Amino acid sequence: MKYIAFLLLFAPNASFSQTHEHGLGSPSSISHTIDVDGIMPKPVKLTLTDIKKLPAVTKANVKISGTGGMVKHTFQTIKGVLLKDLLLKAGIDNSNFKEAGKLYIVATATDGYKAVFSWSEIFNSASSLAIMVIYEENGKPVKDDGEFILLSINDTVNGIRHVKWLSEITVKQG
Ligand SMILES: Nc1nc2c(c(=O)[nH]1)N[C@H]1C(S)=C(S)[C@@H](COP(=O)(O)O)O[C@H]1N2
Ligand SMILES: [Mo]
Repeated sequence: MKYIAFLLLFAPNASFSQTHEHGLGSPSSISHTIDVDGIMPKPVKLTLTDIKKLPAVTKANVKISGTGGMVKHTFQTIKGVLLKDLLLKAGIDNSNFKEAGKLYIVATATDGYKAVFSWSEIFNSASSLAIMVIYEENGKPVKDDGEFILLSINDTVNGIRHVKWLSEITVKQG
């Protein structure tokens, strides 16, 4: 009897749970803001309007690969901002490299998908200009995969740190 009660408690939830691991689930909830928070002097909640005020970066012919190396998606053109500019907007303290070097950044989507970056790769690596949050694809607002997508273009398999439905960027200390 206890066992049946347990099943009843969890069954309704189970039937609603969706996974986007292979991009097959139905759309996740869309966040209209990005929270930039964690160890930050001034945590901010940024809207598309706020983000459009930051320096825009555009790129063409960006390919997203899945595990195994297959191209899963090609962006003809994209427009967005560098992840480092979002962190600077929230006042990240880069003054002491010994301290900043301890920081890591967790990007989270509304479906719970996460990707992790280190402070060093964002501010002090050849990839720092290729880690970005996009809000436009082919001249149109990003829509089907949320309002914001995080890309780490130079990754070998860059589908893994391709965070659709991005909603939060949290700075933590290692
Ligand atoms: N929010 C979110 N982003 C995600 C995923 C996910 O499940 N949720 N799946 C990832 C995986 S496994 C891949 S390969 C890429 C490519 O996804 P696409 O084929 O749907 O473009 O998105 C990644 N981004
Ligand atoms: Mo994947």
